[in-house]
Amino acid sequence: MSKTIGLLVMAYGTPYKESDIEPYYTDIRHGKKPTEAELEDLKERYKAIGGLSPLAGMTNRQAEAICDGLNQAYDDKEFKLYIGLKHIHPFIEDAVESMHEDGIEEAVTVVLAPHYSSFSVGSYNERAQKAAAPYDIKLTHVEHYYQQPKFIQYWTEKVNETLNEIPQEAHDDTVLVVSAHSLPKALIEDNNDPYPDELHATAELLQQHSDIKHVAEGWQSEGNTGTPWLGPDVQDLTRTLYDEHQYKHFIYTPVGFVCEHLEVLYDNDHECKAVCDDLGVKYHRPTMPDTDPLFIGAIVDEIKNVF
Ligand code: FEC
Repeated sequence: MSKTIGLLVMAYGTPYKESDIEPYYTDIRHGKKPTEAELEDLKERYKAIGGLSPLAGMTNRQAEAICDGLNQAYDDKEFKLYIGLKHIHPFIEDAVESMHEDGIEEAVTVVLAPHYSSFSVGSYNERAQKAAAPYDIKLTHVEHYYQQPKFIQYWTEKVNETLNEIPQEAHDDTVLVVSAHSLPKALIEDNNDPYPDELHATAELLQQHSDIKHVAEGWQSEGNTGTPWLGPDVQDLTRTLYDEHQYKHFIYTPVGFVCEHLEVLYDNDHECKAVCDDLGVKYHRPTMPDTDPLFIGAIVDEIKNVF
């Protein structure tokens, strides 16, 4: 009989209903309640993308697709899926508890974020380790997959498809903006964090593999902590690129995210588009990886590398 291995898929999490927004936001702020104005601002952003985020359903579908992919890839192992979220139930700790109840002794973990940062992937892994230690569950972590050939192939195809929608004569006036979630600068510098280098590597690979001529790297969705965050912010970058090069088409690939959610639907499709509209240039944003076989295949391949 094949051995049952836990597959712990970890992701950010999103409110399931409006009344979840406050506790969710409080959790993001490490237990510090948001002010009325901050809460209203977040509620308004959710309203602007249709009420709530599509993230919850997509996280589940992505996790199931990864589990199916693994069960097809391994003959001698049976993977059983557990989903653990960072800021809402089922929390990472709940998922580990369920693994223990099911008698799981060994598991592989993956975070639905392609680039490693100690703040993001590192902290998910740390929480999983801490929860698993008392039960002696052995965990093997996927740390990143930004360099996986199928991941790059997914985004290369999307960039080329988008370029094909732009008249050939405008390709010289088209720029690709490759971005990930910003993080506080101090956090990156103190930990000698590979996060900025990993985003840079993704951008370079896209420049090498796709037909795009001009590529710029930016950061998005910066928080309001009063301290410096990684920049340039994608909105400022859009204005600078326009001022310096008069590009007419801007293609945004938020490669630090893996599906549509608040940060893509609002920060890219609403905020970056508003800047493009203001400048009189065209906004383009290819579809996100979701459950595309190339994206799921990239994660399965990375799991095969480490496990
Ligand atoms: O669709 C949704 O409902 C949720 C979308 C969502 C994703 C996401 C991913 C990342 N975040 C990262 C870092 C930070 C830092 C802070 C922070 C704050 C927020 C807030 C919301 C939010 N994040 Fe998020 N993030 C998403 C949503 N994030 C809502 C709170 C209000 C706001 O600032 O907009 C600042 C925390 C603090 O104040 O101390 C830092 C990183 C990722 C990508 C990696 C990952 O998915 O884990 C990094 C999706």
